[in-house]
Amino acid sequence: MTTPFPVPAPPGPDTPVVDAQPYGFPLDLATTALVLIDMQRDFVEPGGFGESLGNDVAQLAGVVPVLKGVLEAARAAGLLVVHTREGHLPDLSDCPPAKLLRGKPSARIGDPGPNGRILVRGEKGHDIVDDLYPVDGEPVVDKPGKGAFYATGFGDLLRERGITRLVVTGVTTEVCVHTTVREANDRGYECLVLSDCVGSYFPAFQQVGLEMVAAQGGIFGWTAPAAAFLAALAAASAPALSTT
Ligand code: C5J
Repeated sequence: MTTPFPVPAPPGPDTPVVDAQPYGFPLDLATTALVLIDMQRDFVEPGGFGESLGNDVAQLAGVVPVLKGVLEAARAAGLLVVHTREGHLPDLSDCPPAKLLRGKPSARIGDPGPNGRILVRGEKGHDIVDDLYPVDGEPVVDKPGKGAFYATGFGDLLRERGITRLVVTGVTTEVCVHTTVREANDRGYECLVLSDCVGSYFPAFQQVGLEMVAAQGGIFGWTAPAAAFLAALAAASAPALSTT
């Protein structure tokens, strides 16, 4: 029987397991991707979209150094790394009026800001922060919405590479991270969210957003701190011990 869903291979006896909630997450390097959601100046630095909505962007600062360590370890282990960026075409034709006109921000999408037009592709503010900048060969998925699957090639990219499990990081926890994890879950992917590599402007949302992922036996997926992921990654990357 064929299935439209990715089929995660059952973990072998030697597959390292991330110590996660609600239970261990098997880490198979060949079928797992590290996903960095929207680590853009527009969300993480002053003068961008996040701040225009009235948020304190300093709340996200702690994510960058921890995620940098995870990114470097993932690259060294040969894991597929995928970056996403939320943003719109310069003519805003891909921005729903409801998104453009909602609320009373200090500046709207497309307005000029210190890093160029807010949340517009090609502008400095739309790009990824220096510490986490993609290297050659790492796909960057530009998305107009909150989820990485909507109106993008993300699903095709994962399918073509045989990816069935996602280690999800980035900002913000309850918005683009959650939307992507929910989209992925419905499409059959298994998602591990790294709790100290995702960030919210709202401490309460950070806590409950993570709890919501792993509650009910892992209704959307798994959560674990970066250290637990790094320990399993080190085990997965270690050369097999010779028995001869
Ligand atoms: C938001 C995002 N918060 N990347 N976008 O509007 O989470």
